[in-house]
Amino acid sequence: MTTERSQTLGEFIIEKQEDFKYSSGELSRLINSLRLAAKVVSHQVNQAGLVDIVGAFGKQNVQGEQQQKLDVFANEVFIKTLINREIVCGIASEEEDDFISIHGRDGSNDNKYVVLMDPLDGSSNIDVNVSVGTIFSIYRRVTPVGTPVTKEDFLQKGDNQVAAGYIVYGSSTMLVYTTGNGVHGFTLNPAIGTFFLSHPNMKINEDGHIYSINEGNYVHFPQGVKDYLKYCQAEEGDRPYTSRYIGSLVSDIHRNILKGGIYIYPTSTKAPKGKLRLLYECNPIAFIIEQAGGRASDGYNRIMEVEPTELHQRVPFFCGSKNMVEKAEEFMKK
Ligand code: AHM
Ligand code: MG
Repeated sequence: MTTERSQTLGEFIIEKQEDFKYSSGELSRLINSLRLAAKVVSHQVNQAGLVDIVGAFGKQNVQGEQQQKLDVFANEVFIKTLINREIVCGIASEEEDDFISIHGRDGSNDNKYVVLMDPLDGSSNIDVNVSVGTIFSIYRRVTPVGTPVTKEDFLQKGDNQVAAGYIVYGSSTMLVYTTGNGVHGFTLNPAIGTFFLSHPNMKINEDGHIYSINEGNYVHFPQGVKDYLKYCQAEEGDRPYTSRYIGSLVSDIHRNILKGGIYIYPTSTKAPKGKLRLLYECNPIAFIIEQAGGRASDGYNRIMEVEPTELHQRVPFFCGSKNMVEKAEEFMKK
């Protein structure tokens, strides 16, 4: 019997903290708080069907979408955890109309980070036992520490991200994150409630054989996307590629990182700006994909260079294996 075991996420965070010589440990404590909230949400997701947590909450979010009970639950867990631990100065969430400014018990706040998140992405999949995820993105505030946060602190381009990650609540729960030094994945052992390093230094192949897109919208797609799809399906060289689409962004992206592939949510005549949100979904996923060696764009330019103009802004999204994304961009430019 061997006594060797993988590093835990807690140990990993402490080790990485030592890499930043003059850091105050604030970012480490922040990631630790997200880890705690992830475990609470994971537990609740696994209760779906057992307790009254499945189905619609009966309200719509700011974007007019039906909120699910678990959307609301996950949103509350992440926000309350971050507020209780007094670890950020502001939060923006896909489920909230506006950003939240956070003050300590004495009214002050000396924290320098803001968190943007999609607390439970793909939540319409919960009722049918399909994987869902949480996506988070961390920035240093741009306004002076100690003052209330403003919109400017949240409307930063993706290149300014300090850290980003996702949690996939799948056949097992995994937390994958980057602080700009590679991408690392941790799997939750539910028996003891601990994340263990299972996927160190994740890399996405430059080429892949999977394309992920909602083909039901085909007739509404721009010509470049239609042509790229025909290219993916053509009997030539290493093609046709395989089509895989869960309809749960985190799960589709996670699979494509591990296996190589492209994920596309383009503009369409039905969704002229695309569907996915720049700040809560595309930027954090783009940071992870680029750190893993892939590419993320809006079909023309890097996603992380887009200057945000509003909190709930939508963008078209092309993301995954570098060569596949570049090929799709060639078709878009034609
Ligand atoms: P949500 O944030 O309301 O859950 O929507 C985002 C989800 C993504 O997870 C998924 O990739 C996409 O919407 C699926 O959309 P569609 O059903 O149009 O293919
Ligand atoms: Mg979402």
